[in-house]
Amino acid sequence: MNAPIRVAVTGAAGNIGYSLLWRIASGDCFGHDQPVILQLLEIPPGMQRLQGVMMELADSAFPLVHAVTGSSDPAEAFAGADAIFLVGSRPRSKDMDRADLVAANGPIFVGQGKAINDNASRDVKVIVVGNPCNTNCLIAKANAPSLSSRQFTAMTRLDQNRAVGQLAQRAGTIAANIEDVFIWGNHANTMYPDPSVATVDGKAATDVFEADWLQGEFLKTVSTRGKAIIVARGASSAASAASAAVDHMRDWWQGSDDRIVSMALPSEGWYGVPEGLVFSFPCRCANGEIHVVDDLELTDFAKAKIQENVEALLAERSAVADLL
Ligand code: NAX
Repeated sequence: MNAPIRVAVTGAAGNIGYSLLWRIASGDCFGHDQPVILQLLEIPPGMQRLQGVMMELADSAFPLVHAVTGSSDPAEAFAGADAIFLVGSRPRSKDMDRADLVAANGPIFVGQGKAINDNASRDVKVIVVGNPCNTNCLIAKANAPSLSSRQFTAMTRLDQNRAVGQLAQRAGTIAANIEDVFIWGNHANTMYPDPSVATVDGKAATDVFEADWLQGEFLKTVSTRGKAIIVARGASSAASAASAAVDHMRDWWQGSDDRIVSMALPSEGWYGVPEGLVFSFPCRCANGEIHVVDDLELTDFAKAKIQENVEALLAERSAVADLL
């Protein structure tokens, strides 16, 4: 057995937290030989619900869980953390547009970025799930100047997994037979699920499916899936979001086995995306590091979609300029 690692989760008493904590505790994320100390953060009104979650974690008697702490102080929750899931934020209500959401949630990530900077492990890996996740990640990194931008990511894996699900369903195969479809850009409806190097049962997806479907119904279904889930379930995606967060962190921590995976991270100029913008790219992970696949040939359609996402994220960045 390895020594325990410290894993912090914010918004731990929320819907995603309720699935995520059990997957982490069972070993699905960091490995079945990796003990964990869970350090959970909530805001004061969520502390009673968090007590209930902690009671249920104790009742689950996970062999890998060495301790669980609950706090409303980010400095305490992030102390020594090796991995951090920033899930907690205010969900979008009916009357809020994207700009309102950016304004409401941005300040949370200023304080949490600073607390990570001052208290987490120097090798910490951070995933931002709380929306708008790309720009929240940008804010958190900007407020953590002593850490590398390679330590901050935002989640577009749910969008990738949704794309895999749609391709598998259309081809009449299982998800495991779909490889290397990935997401460009923002976790928003401008995102681009790119099938150009994807395979289905080993065959090129672009040969298996018609271009009209890939650029039409497929793109629309994937990019509006969050809303469709809310309509069907009466609540936003939670178990699938938690599962995607586990997939993201597991691949970063343990490697992606040469598969292409989607991660949003601060751009270093890849594919002409302005430096620092937190943008989803095709990535491979090995030895705890993320490597952007930087040599794909882009179709004109992909170039236009990337540009659309750059513009949307630049607008979000300007809206939070005072927080950076
Ligand atoms: P919930 O409202 O169920 O839970 C959020 C929890 O965060 C609450 O318990 C709340 O008390 C807590 N919280 C709020 N502010 C906090 C702060 N400053 N520090 C610590 N905790 C805080 O939302 P849930 O369904 O769990 O979703 C969480 C976030 O994930 C939302 O922002 C949501 O929009 C986002 N999502 C992101 C997805 C992605 O693909 N990137 C997909 C799923 C989800 O929509």
